Amino acid sequence: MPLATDDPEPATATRLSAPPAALCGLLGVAAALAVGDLVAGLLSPASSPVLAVGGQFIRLTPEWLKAFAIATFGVYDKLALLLGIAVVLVLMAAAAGLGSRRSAAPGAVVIVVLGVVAVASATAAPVFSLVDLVAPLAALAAGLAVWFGLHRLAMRRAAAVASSDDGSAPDEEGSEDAPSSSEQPTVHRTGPVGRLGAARRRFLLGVVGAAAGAGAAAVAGRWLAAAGGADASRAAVGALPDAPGPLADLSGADFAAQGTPTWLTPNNAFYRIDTALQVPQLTTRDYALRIHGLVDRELRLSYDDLRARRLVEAPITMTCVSNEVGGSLISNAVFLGVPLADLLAEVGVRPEAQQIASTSVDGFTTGTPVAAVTDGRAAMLALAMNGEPLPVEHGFPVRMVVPGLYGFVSGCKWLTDMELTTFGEFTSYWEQRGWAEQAPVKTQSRIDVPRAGGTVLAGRTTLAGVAWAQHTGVARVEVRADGGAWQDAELARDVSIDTWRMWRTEVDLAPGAHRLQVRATDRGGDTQVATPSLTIPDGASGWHTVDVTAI
Ligand SMILES: Nc1nc2c(c(=O)[nH]1)N[C@H]1C(S)=C(S)[C@@H](COP(=O)(O)O)O[C@H]1N2
Ligand SMILES: [Mo]
Repeated sequence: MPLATDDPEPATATRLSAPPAALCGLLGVAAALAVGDLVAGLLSPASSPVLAVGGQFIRLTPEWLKAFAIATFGVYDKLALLLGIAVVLVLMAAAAGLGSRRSAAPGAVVIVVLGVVAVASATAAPVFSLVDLVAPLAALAAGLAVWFGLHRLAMRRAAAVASSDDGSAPDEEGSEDAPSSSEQPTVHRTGPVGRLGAARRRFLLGVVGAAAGAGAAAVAGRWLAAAGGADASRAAVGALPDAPGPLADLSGADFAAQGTPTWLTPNNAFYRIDTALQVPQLTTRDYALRIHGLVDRELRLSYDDLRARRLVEAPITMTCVSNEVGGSLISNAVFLGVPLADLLAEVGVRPEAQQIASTSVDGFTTGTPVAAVTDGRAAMLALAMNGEPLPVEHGFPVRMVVPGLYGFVSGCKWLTDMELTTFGEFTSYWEQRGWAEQAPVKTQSRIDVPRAGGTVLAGRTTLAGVAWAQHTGVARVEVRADGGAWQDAELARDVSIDTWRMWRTEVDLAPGAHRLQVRATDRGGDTQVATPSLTIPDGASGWHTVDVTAI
């Protein structure tokens, strides 16, 4: 940016007015963030300072606050966090500027503090290498350079304003505009007003330059992160090999016409739960999986190694342990992948091994009982979901899926490491936070029609919904109104014991308020527990209860 030579050095009494001061702070911080993103895009997308700080914030957040965030914002919890960070940054940046109306030092301190927070967050990330320091340090350097540069131009402008007003009037925005635009540059080239015009132009140039530079860096950073990232790699995967044997007949497997979900959940509607603020960006080319620990032969596999192996395909309903009774954190897809049992046989699991400690590229961990994945169920390292390579947010290129276990003990996405170990030796991410060590999915059922709080026509009323008892199978679903007798519901086609099953029935409702309830019984004859329980530590229990009004 042009440095003035003929402007007066600002006198010590020079004071910035509030708007340019705040603008310097905002642009200094914006430049820092944009350069951080650009460098991160070039080197390592996850090292973007905002994402690194957000990730650290998530790790430090106490459980009650996380629970509150999920309860309040649901699947928008990460968006809410990013917006929160943006608001805090804007306020800090503006405050940094406003606190620096006489000297650039206070704002520089704020920028350095932000830089230190970014560097510290980067080093505290679960996966950290030295290259992750380059983005926050570049951000700090850019932030300070823009801050000092703009602040200096703003001070010169303020000094010029003061001298053109004979030093008597403060830097008032409104009064200074007219003379400069009309009289510059011919009349007062070297007088106070001429200097004012030049100083003002330089500041304006600096502001526009900083804003444009930051904008361009931010856009380029996004573009680089996307181009080198998982989306491009996923698009290049092409067709995956077919698994031997056709899928079961899916016709008649849902009552979507009555308002249940479709039997298969489209990938873009599949529930998503993870701790990743930025979806980890793995590529098939760089992908490597290590299987080690209590094994006879350690194994390292590339994506192509996995893809070339025997693949199986199975419809599997996945459920989150945080699903409340009646909740929607459950979805069903056809997964294609490498049978876990094959891999475990190949590495030779030692008899002492009790669980598979799985780690994702971003450091998240699950602990899965060996017994569950070797009992014949379709536990797999999934490569595809509903006929497409795994969506990036569902674990591209490789994740684990185990029918019948909640996702937090079995569904590790972006999986890069599997260690055979004992229960005593390893405690997984959510287990460290008070959730269960082992967590089979509890038998549950849900009323989708009518909606809670809804109004129905009195008389024969359709009820419909879904029930699940993964890896045991749903044998029976019953409903009742107002605590009366239970009546059997009709069940949709039974496709697999590893998937949900839809149900429908009709009940007679007189005009007035009614309470509808549902319960499922599994193939083992166990009826779902009536007593409500919290989701923590091992999943919610209780009967879904829906209040409606018949008119
Ligand atoms: N890497 C990683 N894998 C993860 C998680 C996570 O936070 N990070 N969350 C788990 C949880 S709690 C669930 S319920 C499932 C959800 O998988 P989905 O998002 O594909 O539905 O992923 C599991 N795998
Ligand atoms: Mo979950």
